[in-house]
Amino acid sequence: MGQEATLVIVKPDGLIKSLTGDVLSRLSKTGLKIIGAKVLEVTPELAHEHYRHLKDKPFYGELIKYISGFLHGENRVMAMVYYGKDAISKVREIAGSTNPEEAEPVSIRGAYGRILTTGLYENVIHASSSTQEAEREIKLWFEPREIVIELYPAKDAVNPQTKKVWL
Ligand code: DAT
Ligand code: MG
Repeated sequence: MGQEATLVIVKPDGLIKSLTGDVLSRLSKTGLKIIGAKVLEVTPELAHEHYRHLKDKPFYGELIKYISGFLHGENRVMAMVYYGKDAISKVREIAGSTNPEEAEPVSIRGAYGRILTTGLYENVIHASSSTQEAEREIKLWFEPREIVIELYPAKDAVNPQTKKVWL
């Protein structure tokens, strides 16, 4: 695989537990470049759009409450775009399996994740799982000017304050 980008989100439990520094340290072992990073509040609209492919799952309602902060009284998340060779698989290996109980204990999810009594996996970080998913997610979470390289084609916006929008 060549150079690719992947979206990482430190979810509300990661911020509440002050895990952002540790997540960044662990991900730095990949040698990948951070090409975008910000803290933002997750609106319900963004949450639904991000997880739209899971809307028929039994845990969907809890998942939306989780990512948009209702489970933790905290709707801040930290979003990062990592870029480099095999970025998607390198980040997912350090993240660990989706189910924290099955995740390697040395992975982020294995070390800090848990299963809630509702059955939801509270697993600290999101990481894109394919190049198509990464592109959709990065375009959803970031504007072109927030990323330091020309990652995907963009054009000048009608609104001059926005400067550029994804094509
Ligand atoms: P991943 O985040 O590893 O890409 P996913 O995209 O399939 O996993 O699911 C998104 C999130 O939904 C996941 O991080 C935690 C939650 N989740 C997934 N499968 C679940 C399940 N079977 N039970 C409870 N929560 C689940
Ligand atoms: Mg996924």
